[in-house]
Amino acid sequence: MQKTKVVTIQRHIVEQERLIPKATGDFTGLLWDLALAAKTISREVNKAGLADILGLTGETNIHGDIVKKLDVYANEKICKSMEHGGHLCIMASEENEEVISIPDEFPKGKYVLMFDPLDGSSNIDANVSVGTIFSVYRRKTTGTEAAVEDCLRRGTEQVAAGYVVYGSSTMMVYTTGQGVHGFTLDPSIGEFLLSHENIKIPSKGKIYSINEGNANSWDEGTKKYTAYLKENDTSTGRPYALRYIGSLVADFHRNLLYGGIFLYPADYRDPKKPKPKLRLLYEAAPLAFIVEQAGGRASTGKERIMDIQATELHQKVSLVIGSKEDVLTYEKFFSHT
Ligand code: AHM
Ligand code: MG
Repeated sequence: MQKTKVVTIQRHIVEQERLIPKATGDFTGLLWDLALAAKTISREVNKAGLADILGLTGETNIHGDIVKKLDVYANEKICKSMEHGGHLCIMASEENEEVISIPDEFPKGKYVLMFDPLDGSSNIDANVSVGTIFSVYRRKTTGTEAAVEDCLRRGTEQVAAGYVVYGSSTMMVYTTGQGVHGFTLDPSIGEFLLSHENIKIPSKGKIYSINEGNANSWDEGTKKYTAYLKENDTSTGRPYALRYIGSLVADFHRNLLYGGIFLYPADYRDPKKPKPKLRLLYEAAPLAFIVEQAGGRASTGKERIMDIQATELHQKVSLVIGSKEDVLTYEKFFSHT
């Protein structure tokens, strides 16, 4: 019987770091701390059906404890797990209006962490997959304290990005710019084990993911593109199948493995003021880095997501992401209207 090599996430991170000549181990520590936070969040998410963790923030459970909603729990867990390691100088979370400083008692490092602690958390009561998304940059300011400018970046400046999907199993997928690697949590030993090495997204898929309920608010290009996907033409693999979980990480993860396109276009009901929904720094940019590393593409329809310079912490963008050929086809429809 063929013997398989078991690679833990820790070993993988260390081996990746050895490929970089002057690496200090700092970055390895950062990713390792994140993996640990993810394991703890996974444990709590798996208990979500147990009544005492559900309910609104501030409610009292049967033990008289104040319970936290899972997104609040995940946010605090990541902050607490990451603030003392000495790797970070500042953080920003989708859940916090302002940047999160590293408390004075802890050493400061050279990295910036941005994250969405529990994306899709409105799905959690129905046992639908949710996820954590993260993005890492190097500090760019030089003053004593890191500042919001360290968070307002362009996606191309990312040094790492990844996500954790809490699904039928828990998986962590990350890139440091050397391909995309996926690890599955083995709950019996509490370790993430390499299960998907060097993930490549198929260049064209058969799946599209979009909230069709919003169709009346789309731009003409998106309307025409989705109509095109529904036409019968076996030579081009149409019609496509619609799959929409409503949980970005889960929709993205499926499309990454099977091929396909995810779209969250802006609301064009007021054409002068299009209103996108997803966040550039916590959602779009990290997934764009991952998809590009896997051979795919991410854009707003007219601009590469990775090229957008953030000007606000909670900036929103249209997101069209997935298999390269599918995104390119969408861009043609979008630009012709
Ligand atoms: P959240 O960050 O508040 O959880 O919102 C983001 C989520 C994504 O996970 C998902 O793709 C999208 O919102 C679903 O939105 P909608 O319900 O409008 O289709
Ligand atoms: Mg989110």
